[in-house]
Amino acid sequence: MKDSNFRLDVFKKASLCRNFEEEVIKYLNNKTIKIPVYVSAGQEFISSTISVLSKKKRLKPLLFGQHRCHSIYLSFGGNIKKLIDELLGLKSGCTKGMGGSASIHSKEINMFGHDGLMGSNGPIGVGACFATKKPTIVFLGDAAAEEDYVLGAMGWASQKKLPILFVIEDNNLSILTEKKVRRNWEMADVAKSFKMNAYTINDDPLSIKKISKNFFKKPVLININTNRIYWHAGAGKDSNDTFDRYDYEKKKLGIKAFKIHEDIKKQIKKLWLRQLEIR
Ligand SMILES: Cc1ncc(C[n+]2csc(CCOP(=O)(O)OP(=O)(O)O)c2C)c(N)n1
Repeated sequence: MKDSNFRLDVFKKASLCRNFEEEVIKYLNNKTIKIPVYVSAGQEFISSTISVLSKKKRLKPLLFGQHRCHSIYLSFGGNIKKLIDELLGLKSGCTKGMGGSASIHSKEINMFGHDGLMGSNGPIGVGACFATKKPTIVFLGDAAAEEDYVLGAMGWASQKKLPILFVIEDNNLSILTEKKVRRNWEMADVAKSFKMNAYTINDDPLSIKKISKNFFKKPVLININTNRIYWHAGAGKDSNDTFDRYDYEKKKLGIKAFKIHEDIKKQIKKLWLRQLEIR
């Protein structure tokens, strides 16, 4: 696939995620959504890119995300109406209204809801991969990845040469505590010490594509530097100067991306209004 087509395919998915999250922000602010919400805006190019790459390889991986997981669900084809219903606490939600934002679960797309213990999806994902030998992706935040049980599980995945991809969504923050306060080491170095292929890159789709050859052939870890646009939980912003990959790609891709953005925005707004009407 030509790089320009690849970029546009990724942008379409990212646009779905971003426009979805912008509606979430609106409905949080007007208190239509009443539960704690973890918005993934700013980080959506990670799951969007990996989903496009998985599809190219005709793979439907097992997905183990954590609390900031709307974009994972949407990128990998989760039903949008069911996610809206989940955030509204309805039985028709993808997790029957019982998971909320932080525990998105969907049998249809092989996504397993998180339990709230940071990093638990590491060993659980490794166990699922070991048992089934199915391609598996474990998405971890830079803080969750620090948990000891994550590191033990990684060592096991490496020893057993599992078809697993560890994706560290590194937004530099554990709620509000920066990485430099918490540690003096990097995840990719730890993974290399477990004899895994490991990389530190940013969330440019082409940077991810470039290192994707061994995905699901052997255990791989990618630490992807990214940015959280909104607060840890809720609808506020820590800063208005945060680098926004979505705006950057939209400008770079030009008129085609602008049109995609506008079309998807309209569709998502309509879907939200419809779900709110019929609830
Ligand atoms: C074992 C454990 N420790 C602490 C917490 C409290 N906690 C919830 S989210 C969070 C920060 C998670 O940061 P990160 O994994 O980097 O993900 P991000 O929120 O940045 O996406 C913390 C410390 C928890 N839920 N579980």
